[in-house]
Amino acid sequence: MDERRTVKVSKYLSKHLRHQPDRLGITLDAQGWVEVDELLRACARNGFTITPEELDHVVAANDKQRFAVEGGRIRASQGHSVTVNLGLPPAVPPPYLYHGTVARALDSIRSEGLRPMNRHHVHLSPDRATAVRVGARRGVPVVLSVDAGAMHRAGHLVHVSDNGVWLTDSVPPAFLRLR
Ligand code: HQG
Repeated sequence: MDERRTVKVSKYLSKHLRHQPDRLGITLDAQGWVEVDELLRACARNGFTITPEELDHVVAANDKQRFAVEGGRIRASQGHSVTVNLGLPPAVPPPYLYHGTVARALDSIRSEGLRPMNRHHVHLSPDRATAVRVGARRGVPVVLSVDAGAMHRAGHLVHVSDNGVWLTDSVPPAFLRLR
């Protein structure tokens, strides 16, 4: 399976497992799962046929391990805009986490902190290099350090997704450092 097809299938799955299951005529359960067979039937019905082998490949080879498969079901590991409860327990974060963004967002971020915008959570990266890649999706990347240790001590809940993305409801400006 070539890289272009892998990316195309991955984007198609992300779109429907995170944002628009309705468009595919599937229903995610409360934790975001759907039967793999049901998903593949729905994709075919919508004119985007994915073979079981292609699905396995995308799940296994995906650069960010965006999807989890368990007991014949699949879900996106993070990034949802539809309401799902990923059931992730609160975790103890490392002292610092990082957020990649762009300069045009900074004024607003300085005054109101990081907000989830269209997603469920604010997404934080465990290292600077990952945050640079996240920010670069929108322009010249700017990386903010988040004092995650202090957030944790102050009682903010922080979770880590199956694919190592750190998630929290919001990050008040006091915990942000522009560096
Ligand atoms: C910004 C990708 C103004 C925030 C990535 C970001 C990640 C604010 C944008 C994952 C703001 C939201 C998530 C505020 C935050 N004022 N702008 N108060 N608070 N923002 O895409 O973190 O490939 O929803 O800086 O790799 O960029 O999809 O979040 O620029 O892990 O798996 O609002 O998406 O993963 O953008 O990216 P997003 P994100 P996938």
